[in-house]
This record gives sequence, C-alpha cells and structure tokens, in this order.
Amino acid sequence: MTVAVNLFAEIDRDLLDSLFRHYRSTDKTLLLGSELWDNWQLYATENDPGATAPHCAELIKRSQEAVITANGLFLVVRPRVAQWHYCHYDFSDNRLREISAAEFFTHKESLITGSPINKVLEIDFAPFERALPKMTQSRSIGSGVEFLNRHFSSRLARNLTGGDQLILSFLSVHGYGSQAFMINERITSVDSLRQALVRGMELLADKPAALEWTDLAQPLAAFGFAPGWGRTLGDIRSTMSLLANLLEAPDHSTLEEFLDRVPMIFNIALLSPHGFFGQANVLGLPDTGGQVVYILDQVRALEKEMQERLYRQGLDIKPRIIILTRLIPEAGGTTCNLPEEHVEGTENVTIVRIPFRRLDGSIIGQWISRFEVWPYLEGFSREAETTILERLGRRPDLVIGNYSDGNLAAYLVAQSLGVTQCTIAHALEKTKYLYSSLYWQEMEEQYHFSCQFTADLIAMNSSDFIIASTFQEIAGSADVVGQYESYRSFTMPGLQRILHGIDVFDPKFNIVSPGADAEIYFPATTGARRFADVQGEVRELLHGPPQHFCRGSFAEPQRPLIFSMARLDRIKNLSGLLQWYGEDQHLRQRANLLLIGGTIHPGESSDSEEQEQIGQMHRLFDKYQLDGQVRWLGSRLEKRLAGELYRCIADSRGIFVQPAFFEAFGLTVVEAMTCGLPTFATRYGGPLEIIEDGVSGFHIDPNHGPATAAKITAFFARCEEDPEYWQQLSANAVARIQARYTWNRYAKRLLSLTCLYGFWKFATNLERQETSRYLEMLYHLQFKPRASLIGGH
Ligand code: UDP
Ligand code: LCN
Repeated sequence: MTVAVNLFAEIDRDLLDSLFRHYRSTDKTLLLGSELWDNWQLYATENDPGATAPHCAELIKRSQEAVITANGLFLVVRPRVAQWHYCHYDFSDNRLREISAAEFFTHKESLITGSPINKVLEIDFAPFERALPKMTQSRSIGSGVEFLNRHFSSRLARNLTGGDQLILSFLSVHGYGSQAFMINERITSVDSLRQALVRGMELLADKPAALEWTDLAQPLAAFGFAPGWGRTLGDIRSTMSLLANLLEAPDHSTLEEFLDRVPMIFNIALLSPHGFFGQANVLGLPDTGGQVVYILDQVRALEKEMQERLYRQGLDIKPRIIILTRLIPEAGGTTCNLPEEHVEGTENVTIVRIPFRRLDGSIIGQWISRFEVWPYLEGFSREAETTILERLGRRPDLVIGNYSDGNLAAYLVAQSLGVTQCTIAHALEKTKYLYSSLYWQEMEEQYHFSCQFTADLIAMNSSDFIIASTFQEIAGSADVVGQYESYRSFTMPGLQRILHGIDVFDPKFNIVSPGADAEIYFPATTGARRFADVQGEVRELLHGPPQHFCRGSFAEPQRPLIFSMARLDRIKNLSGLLQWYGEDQHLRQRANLLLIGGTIHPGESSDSEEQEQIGQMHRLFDKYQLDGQVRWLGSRLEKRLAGELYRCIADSRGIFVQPAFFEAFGLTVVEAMTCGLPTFATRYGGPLEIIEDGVSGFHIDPNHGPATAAKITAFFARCEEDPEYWQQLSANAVARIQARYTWNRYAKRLLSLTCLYGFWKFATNLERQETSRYLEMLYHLQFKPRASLIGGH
C-alpha cells in the first residue's frame, strides 16, 4: 500500500464512499479545501459518520482541493508541511490509489479545456537535483546554510587532504584589484600554509597587544600572509588560530566562523525595477510600499555592517552598494525621473535609474503596473549590467533581486557576470490570487501570470540562495500552504505543467527577517526620543479641518483610535475593515477609525484596482454614514511623521489593524508593534508568525469580518475594565519585535550567508550547469514569447 493510501487506512471505507458521493452530489467539479471542510461538517451533521469520523475529519482538514469527474474523485492531501499526495477514488469499483501529479493535472486541466490534454510542456527540475544534498526535516526548512555547513564539513573531514587543498585554493582567489588578500605567492601548498600559521602565531605571541596589521604587515608578509586577517593583533591571531584548527579537524562551526572573517564582500548590486523607487513622497503610490522601505533600510544596515567588517579585517576599502531601479520620466511629485540619487544616511549607496525602452529604443514616459513590466526587463538588465561595471569598475560580489521582476533581472545580470545571486520575493503573487494558475488565461490580460510565474521559477532555480522573511513564506504552516511551496507543482492549462518547480527542502532557503528603522520606529513610552517637532502636524492630520486629501472627521475625538495604513490594493482590504467597522455598532461606540491609503479622488489614480477601491470606500462611507467616526487620509506621509503618528495613536490607547486577505510579510505590523501598538493582523501570511495570538497581538480572519469586529470590541471592553491589559499587550509587542525583527541582525546574517554560499559554490561547484542551460531554454522559449505579447512595447 502506498503512503497516501495509508492516510485513509483508519477511515471506514463506507464512510469514505458515502462522503465522496456527497461531494459529487454538490455538482461542483472543483472543491477548495474550505469547501471540502464545510461540506464534511454538513455531511457529519446530517449522517452518522461512525467511529472513524475523527480520522476522516483530520484527512479532510488536510485536503487542499478535489476534482470531481463522472466516475471519480481526485483528492490532493497535504498531511503536513511540504508533503503532498495526489489520490484517485473510483466510484465504479471503490478503488483508492495514489497517482502522480501529472495524472492529477491532466484531469484538473480538463475542467478548463473540456478534455484531458496529453501533450503540453512539462517543467521538471527534479532530475537536475538528484546529486544535490537535500534536507529531510521540516524544522530544518529555512536554515539551509547550517545544513550545508554540516553536510560538507563532514565531507571535508572525511577527505582531509582534499579538504585542506580546497581551503587553500579558496584563500588564494581573494583580493581587490591587484591586492591579494589572506595569502601571497609565498604560500603554495597546504604544508607551507600550516608552517606559515605556526610561525605567524609564534611571532604574534611575543608582540604587544596594541599593535595593528600595519605594524606587523612586513614580517607577516615574509611568512606568506597578505592583508585581511584582522586589524588588531588579537583579531589577526584569532583568525589564524581558527584556520589552524580548521586544517587540523574541520568542523562546521569553526568553518563558519573562519569564513565569516575572510574579506569577500565589497560591492553589492540590488535590482528593484517596478513602482516608484524614491526616498520621499512615494509610499502609498501604486506598487510602492514595503519593498521600497525594506530596501532603503536594508542598504543602510548592510553598508554599516560591511564597513565594520572591512575595518575589523584591517582593510581600508569603502564598500559600495548600487540600487538599480526604473527611471520614470513622468514622475509626478517624486524624484523617479532623476538618473541618480544618493541614499540619505549612507556614505556610498546610490540609486541609479534606468528607463524602460520600447523595441525602437524610445523611452517609456509613464508609470507601468508591475504586471506589465515583462517585455522591458531584458533591455533594462543589459543597461543595468553595463552601469554596474562602469560604476564599480569591477564585478559586484553579490547581486540581489527583489520581487519577481527584480529577481528575473538579477538572474540575467548574475548569469552574465558569473556572480552570486540572491533572491528576495517580498511577495509571490501566486498565492494572493485564487486560481491564479488554473484560470491564468482569463486573468492574462490584466495580470500576465504566464510571464510572472515562469519568471519566478527561473529566478528561484537560478539563485544561489533565497532570503525569506518568515518560515511561512517558504513552507506555510500546518493549515496554510507556503508561498514558495505553492510553486512545487501546479498547472497552467494549455501553457505548462509544473511537475517539480521548487523544493522547499532545498538548502538554498534561509530565513532572514527584516525590521523597522530604529531611528524612526520606537516605543511611545521613550519620551525623550519622541519627535516633538511633528506632533502638531500629527494633531492636524487627526483632528484638523477637512482638507483636499481627506474625508471624515471625528465627532468624539477623545475615543481611542483604530488605525490602518496600506496601499489601496484590493488584497489589502482597507475597504473590508471599513465595512466591518460600519456594521458593528458596539465597535463604533467604543473607538474611531483612521485609515491611510491611496488617494480619495479617483481621478488622481492611474491604477485600475486602486480606482475601484476608492469608489468602494466612498460607497461604504455613505452607506454607513461614517463621516463623524472615520477619517480617511489619502496622503503620503514623511517618515518621521509616520513614526510619530503610530506613537500618538498609542498615546490614545489605540490599536493597529492589518486586515489584508493576504500579507506576504507586513512591515506596517512590525512598525506598529515597535511603537507599542497592540496589533490585530491577518492570519494569512507573515503576521501569523510575527504575532503570537493573544500574547503579542492578535490574529484575525479577513474572511470573517463580524467575528473580527467582535474580537476588537472585546479587546476595548477588557481594556476599559483593566487598563493594565493594553499596557501588557503593548509591552509584549515591543519585546517580540526587539527579539526577532531588527535590521542589525539582518545585515550580519545576510553577509554571513553570502560568504558561506560563496565558499560552497566554489568548493562544490553548486553552480548547476545543467540547470542553468535548462533555465536558458525556459527563458528564451517560454518566457520571452509570452512577454512579447504584452502590448505597448
Ligand atoms: N506606507 C506609507 N503610506 C501608505 C501606505 C504604506 O507610508 O499610504 C508604508 C508603511 O509605513 C510601510 C510600507 O509602506 O513601511 C508598507 O509595507 P508593507 O510591508 O506593510 O506592505 P506592502 O505595501 O509592501 O505590501
Ligand atoms: C511586499 C509585501 O507585500 C509585504 O508584505 C512585505 O512586507 C514587503 O514587500 C517587504 O518585504
């Protein structure tokens, strides 16, 4: 009996048969997990499911979907994180068997195409991965580099001579321009390296501790050492002793510590083409939110950490970072029409903007939705590559892609330059839109998912490592499918069938969580640090007379505030929150609602989804007569103002609500919690992991508005009885963020990962030549023809 059929072993066969027939009687051909569950509950109340009902309930809870045909039922079961089984039940002979993903897709596709398609492109990365080490435990997912270290270190240990030689070869490739690092030409063999280390450490043993590399460079060079071992005598000595230990007995923690000290990262290029990438006046514009905030905070933290590392390594090199984004000539009130901008608060970080061009070379003037950028990316990447080389005068040490478009561009640049590629998704659209792959053809005109999902597959499979903000982003939870996990296998009928797209057990996945800018976001209780200079402006925003950019004002301003801020995307569901509030009289009596997002004037928006949401917001204001209790600000806030706003809302004992149908990570959640606001956030996506429900905030279900409104009302009621309760939630929120979500920790980890993957790429040829040829075909034969169909270029 196969694994999947074992899943059914504890369930009475008659019960299964009768339940499956019940599903068939719904006359639906496709049932989602929630529909399977609801129908099971209905079935169980109307029938006597018998003693095996709990096992059956468990199975249905773990079922993702079912396809029903005249003769059979196909069930997809995910018994635990990242484990998938496809099963078929035959109504004619009651036979249950496990089938392949391909067989399941053939039948699923026929829901769209009318009859099973046998010949369609099947994409399968599994054959390329056979020789690669894979993790097996789901708790290891997202800690890829630790796994690789353990795996390869034991191989190094088993093969001592080869391992030593490898480390020597690795050291000999490091340098900057004509300057070699770590070792010079005097060290030519492992033996000479060992001897040099003994002599070096002997020399240092007698020297005064205050000496630095410059004082010791000459005698150490005579033994074969080049700069990079450390600035202070103490650091030089400990780096040498780490290497000596490593050569004696390789173990993963010594290896990790040593590699972290080798100077390898001087320049980084980041690619983030879509949206309005600027430092002011952009947040809240279409396609412009957390990714911009993330990257600007990230580069500040990375530059600081790179500077500190290089200083400690004893090198006087100034690290450089370039962010490549799109130049938008018609940039509204933003700076996105400037070809270059220095990033504030950094020494050497620059934003360089490159335009999108049509086939004839002419420049596109206006903003383009992130769903329409595909035909321009190849040209963009080519110009980006030339620019990077011109600016840096050498290849970057790392190329980081951001979001689907930036990751595809990073693939093109990193492949061409032969450098390490890191992928950061920020958000994968596939799980955001229901049926986005099955009904791709119907959505193609607006969303072009055929391009996006193919680009995602290319980037995921080409990158050397992937950074995710949370575990759930990779592999979800017991109940929810992970964003990357959803690319494991899926079908886009008539276009492609993905049998093995990405494996979440691949050690390339690493969780590195971002934070919130500590200069701007800090607890409301830290009185002396508060931005007193903008508090008047905050009061105006909250209680000032109506302005061109706002609707509503508070008739009872002393009430606490419920606050939410997001781009006006449908998925962000600000209008949902407005509706829950409008419908719940108890909540309306306890608190006012403040919403910040988009613009209140449809004519000022160029984005169709945003326009539709603006109309919806106004309709709800009118329907529930909310103008005295809700204030909606369609304005873009300067950063310090935003930080102080969160704190002022905390002063009023208010809360933050994140009502999205899905939120990949959720920087606003981190910002609000950092400022000490009790936060209610969607249970779909990152907030599920950021918040511990009932401890450092609350999870809400955006599909159950009335229940959410009741949960919020109950919170305010409890706070009224016990004012300490608000305080306790607030303190727990601050503590949670400080323990897990800070940029300082992020930068250290990202740079360590870059060093470690750099070493393993060198050591084991993880370059995957075969995969990269396969990816090239996918890019040229599948992605490009689809991209060329997008109009206007
Ligand atoms: N933001 C803002 N004004 C707005 C909407 C958003 O300043 O009208 C900021 C918000 O403070 C946060 C970011 O944009 O820093 C949104 O990030 P998040 O991860 O919450 O969502 P995203 O927009 O990336 O989906
Ligand atoms: C995109 C999103 O949708 C958010 O959930 C993230 O917080 C943001 O990017 C930054 O990664």
